[in-house]
Amino acid sequence: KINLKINNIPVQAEPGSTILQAARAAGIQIPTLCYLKDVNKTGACRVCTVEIKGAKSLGAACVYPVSEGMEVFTNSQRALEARKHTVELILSNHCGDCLSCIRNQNCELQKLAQQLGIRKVRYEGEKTPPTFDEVAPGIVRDTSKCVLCGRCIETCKKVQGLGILSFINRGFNTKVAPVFDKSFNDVNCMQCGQCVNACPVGALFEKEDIHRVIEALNDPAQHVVVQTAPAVRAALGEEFGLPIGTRVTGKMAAALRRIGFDRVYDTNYAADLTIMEEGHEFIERVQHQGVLPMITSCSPGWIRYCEFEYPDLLEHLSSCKSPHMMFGAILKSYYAQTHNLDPRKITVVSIMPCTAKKAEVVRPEMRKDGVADVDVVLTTRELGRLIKMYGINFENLPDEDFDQDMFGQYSGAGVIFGASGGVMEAALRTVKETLENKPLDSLDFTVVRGMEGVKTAELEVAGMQVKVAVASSMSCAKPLLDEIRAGTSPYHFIEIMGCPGGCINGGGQPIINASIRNGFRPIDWKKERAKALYDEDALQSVRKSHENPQIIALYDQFLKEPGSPLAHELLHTTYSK
Ligand code: HC0
Ligand code: SF4
Repeated sequence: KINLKINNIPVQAEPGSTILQAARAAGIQIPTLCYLKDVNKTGACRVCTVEIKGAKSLGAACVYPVSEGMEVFTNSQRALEARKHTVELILSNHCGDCLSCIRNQNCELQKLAQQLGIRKVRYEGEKTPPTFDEVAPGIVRDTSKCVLCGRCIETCKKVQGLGILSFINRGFNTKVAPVFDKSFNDVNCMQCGQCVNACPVGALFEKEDIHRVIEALNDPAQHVVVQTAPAVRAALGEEFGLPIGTRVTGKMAAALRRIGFDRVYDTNYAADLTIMEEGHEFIERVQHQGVLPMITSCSPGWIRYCEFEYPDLLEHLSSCKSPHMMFGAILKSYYAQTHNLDPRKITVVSIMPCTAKKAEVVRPEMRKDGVADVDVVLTTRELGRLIKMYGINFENLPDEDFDQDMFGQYSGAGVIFGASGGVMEAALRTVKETLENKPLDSLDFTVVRGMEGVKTAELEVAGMQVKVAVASSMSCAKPLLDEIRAGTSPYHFIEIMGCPGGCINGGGQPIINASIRNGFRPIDWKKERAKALYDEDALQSVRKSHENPQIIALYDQFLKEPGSPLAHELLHTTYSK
């Protein structure tokens, strides 16, 4: 152990740790801006500046290593002045329209300025000419707000292995941008939004579509149906100050009803439908020498990645549309017919933890006769704003059910889709039981649960040794894909999700600020949110997709059987190189 003093308090630290780590372990807060645990550690912003006895200049605590006998002062006059000066310089080149900023009250820069008591910026002057890119369907970049922390750059690189963003230009003209300051739309960006979740300010955010929902709700000619993705219930409460991992399924349904949607359904229902189709497809591929491994296709960020980076592997993708798209297609066909509604007069709104879903709904394959399967996607964050806009007292809402008439029921298998490994587990429950033709001994395939980036398992299914793999984030999926490309993949079935941990950590979920990500006792927010879903699974009376009575009814009355021509027409899709 290394012995040092921080603010005159004796502290012990592991060799090789930084002043910041030593301070945090001792419960001493040093403010940071560019530092993001496990992602970005450059010392570039100098907000974590501290004074070190005997050293000529101040040190950046996030990169400065501890040494024996060191004496550190985090709040000396010199350190405080320097920190304040640094933040003022950032503010001098920052578009300060905080009141109308999407990150107002959730902005790390705003918080720093408050903490440091900055009342006016002493250095007003020229500002770097900004780029405003709102061309892509999922995410928006506004460099007038950018603080050049680099957290987005490193996130895209480390999490997705992509490097869409980098610093371009020099000196005062430095910007964070895709190559040549291009739009996100013109580069191989997945639209996953992981960079958005890493941004401390309002420089990266989701393309907002709230106004489109309000318009539809106020159009008497439109019948507006809403569906909520599995992962939303595990995080929406955070927008209202509830602890991470609070499950708000019932309050969410109640809020949507009060907002005035004509029907309030759960994407979980369609997740069950997806399992029917995808399970059937897998069995077909196994029994008829189809292309294996089959890879899940419900994460649209992953689909974009596959199309951009591994177009030679597209035939491995399941042809199933993602659950909420399947749901849209059923609403605009079967539901429209049974309710005597013109599909053009139905607006389907999906509440998703995901920015890439905004890009998915505008894909040309996701329409029939010019009618989109799903009309609008709102992220979890946008739903939080909509609820606030409508003055709904979320915390005090009663728990209500989804509309039970046709599609309100879902199995526990549908709920766990939102966590990495959930789709695989849901599929295994149905595939194993179908092939073995007897009830499963256990429904919990715990080997595919958990927040590891890659999970693998070998399971016996009807006398076959089935090898499965689960990966979340592209940096974790890449080795599995390279194996397939090389012809050495041992797997039969692979689940891939675009974001680390799955949808519960999607790019549209409530932002987990650096103060939590870097905290003294960092909360694993992914684990907490996933637990909310597994708890809901355990509470369901039906836990297998093929036992959902409303799914059975849909096949009886409309689709006939999994993989039927009608199912193919409505529920399956194609991909393009
Ligand atoms: Fe997901 Fe989905 S589970 S992608 O992770 O499959 O976004 O939550 O809605 O569609 O159901 C996201 C989450 C979904 C879809 C479902 C799938
Ligand atoms: Fe990278 Fe995802 Fe951000 Fe695109 S959306 S720049 S792929 S992190």
